[in-house]
Amino acid sequence: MSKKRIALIGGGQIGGNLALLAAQKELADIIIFDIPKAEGMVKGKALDLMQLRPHDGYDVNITGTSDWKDVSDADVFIITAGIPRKPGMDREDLLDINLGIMKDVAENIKTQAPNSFVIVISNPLDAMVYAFYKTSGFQSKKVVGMAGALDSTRFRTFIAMETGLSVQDVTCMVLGGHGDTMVPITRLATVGGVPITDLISKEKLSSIEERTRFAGGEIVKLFGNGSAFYAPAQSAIEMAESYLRDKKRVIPCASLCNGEFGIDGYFIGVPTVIGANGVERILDFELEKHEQQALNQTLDAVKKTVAETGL
Ligand code: A3D
Repeated sequence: MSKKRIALIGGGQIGGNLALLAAQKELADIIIFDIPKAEGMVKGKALDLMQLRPHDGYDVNITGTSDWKDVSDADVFIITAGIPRKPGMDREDLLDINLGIMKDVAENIKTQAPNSFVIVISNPLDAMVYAFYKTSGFQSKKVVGMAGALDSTRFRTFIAMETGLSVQDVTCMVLGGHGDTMVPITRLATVGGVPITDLISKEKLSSIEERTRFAGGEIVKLFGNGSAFYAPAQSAIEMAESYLRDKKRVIPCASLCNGEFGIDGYFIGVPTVIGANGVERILDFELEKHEQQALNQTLDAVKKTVAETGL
């Protein structure tokens, strides 16, 4: 049986880490694609990663290219093509440049690998995944955006830091758009099954929620140039792994809603089952009134950015 193939569209900060993590999990052979100007950079990253393999013994092939033909019939695409934020920028400020790139990428993936599973990471996320879906004409179950997985892992991190308990035992979810209006569902967060509301004061919890909402910006400010890449890469790899190994993990992802949570026709962060068929289910459940109101507010923000795409 031949190995599966993952194509990483964009071989920058996140792209390079995606390649490393995918290789370490032996998920598939990996092709790192970038624009011709960056071809040397992705070929170099691929070669460097190939030379890391003897330490871990992972038997996957890693190559770099700027030729779309090299990604034909890849099983999974993870798209980071575009520019990241600089301090003082909102994700929405990236729309003009990244929309043109996303349309070009979508046309090419449609030609080269029409049956693939596609994970979008480029920002502004909820609009970019929508743009990919509209331009490619892919089935909605084959297109998903990575955001909630990262926002939730950030929320988990801050809870573990506050309680001093193992991050492994913290569960929680962040729903909604990947922007400052995202919705941490704090009442459902637990540490080892114990409600977080019994472990952390209300005031502290709201400051953790606030830090989660602006966690991306906190890193952008520290970097001074560019945005987070280690945790975003791992979050997308969890999604790709669930698809390739049919794990049916439940991960908050930007999925196309068809009435779930009262949302119709938009990609937004909702609990999503990812398996061999792609997006297999969205796990709808009843939100409390204030949570639903917050979700409606984040939907308004997503609708505004999507409208600006003109799609
Ligand atoms: P960066 O290191 O700049 O890499 C982007 C790469 O895309 C560069 O190597 C570019 O050459 C390449 N590129 C540009 N145009 C094309 C094209 N047409 N085809 C193929 N490749 C192209 O950025 P990064 O890796 O740090 O971030 C990538 C994107 O992810 C940005 O838009 C970020 O805002 C976004 N991001 C999203 C999240 C989410 O949680 C959704 C988190 C962090 C970053």
